[in-house]
Amino acid sequence: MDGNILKDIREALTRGDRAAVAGLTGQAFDQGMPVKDIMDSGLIAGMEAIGKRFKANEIFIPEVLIAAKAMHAGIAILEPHFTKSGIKPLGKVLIGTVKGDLHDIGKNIVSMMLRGACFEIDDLGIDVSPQKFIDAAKSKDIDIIAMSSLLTTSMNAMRDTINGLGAAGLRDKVKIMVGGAPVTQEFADSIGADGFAKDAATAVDKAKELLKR
Ligand code: B1M
Repeated sequence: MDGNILKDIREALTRGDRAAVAGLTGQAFDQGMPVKDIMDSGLIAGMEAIGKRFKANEIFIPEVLIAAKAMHAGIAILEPHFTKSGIKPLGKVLIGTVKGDLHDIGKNIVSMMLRGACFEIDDLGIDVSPQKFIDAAKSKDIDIIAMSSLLTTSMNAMRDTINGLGAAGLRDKVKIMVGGAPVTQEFADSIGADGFAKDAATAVDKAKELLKR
């Protein structure tokens, strides 16, 4: 197995080369490389490098967006292999990035990992208002609501959603999990969430744990 291919994926991603990212991701998979390794050491590591360069003002929003699209091209190759057909879902998860927040890369990874772990996913997308979460939770048989936030300014929308679910009489019917770069266990506790996960892999463990509670 060729570990250099992960380096090639990272480099193609940082160049924003969608075709190369998709091609190399497919190649790595065909070589038998575990999907988790391709994700962690290829796509996610590449995006982390982009994040660091963005933070250091070495690159700007357009480059970040192009890299994000390249990352999605890689994820699209892996996603079908996460889903094991014919297996009963562990539970149903309603997921979204909260109101005021357009970041969806982490949320999509969490969503994909949960799907791969046999959860049924209903993805409401980005900029999801508390009301939209509440309406969806009312109309569907949901086990877990999973909220993502990448901005300190959007984190409070998580609190608003939890309060809204309480007012709608739904709070005891669902478990609530929160995450995203600025979110901490302390914050999750302070807004009355049932669980927090710092990354996508932990989110899968947390979701499984919440179903048992
Ligand atoms: Co923006 N951005 N961004 N951005 N962006 C950050 C988040 C920022 C930290 C950059 C910085 O200043 N250093 C900063 C936030 C500061 C803060 O509030 N603390 C920031 C800002 C300020 C902004 C704008 C305001 C910039 C502007 O316009 N002036 C603007 C806001 C727009 C809006 O949302 N209203 C903005 C815009 C954008 C882009 C559109 C250009 C783009 C988003 C593209 C997209 O998502 N489709 C973007 C990006 C890409 C970033 C950075 C560079 C990378 C984020 C990312 O995708 N990381 C980011 C800087 C950085 O992180 N270094 C930055 C990779 C991803 C895999 O990680 O999302 O953390 P992450 O997800 C992880 C975990 O957090 C966790 O699992 C994931 C996988 O392990 N996780 C969960 C996430 N959700 C979870 C949910 C769970 C559990 C775990 O349970 C439910």
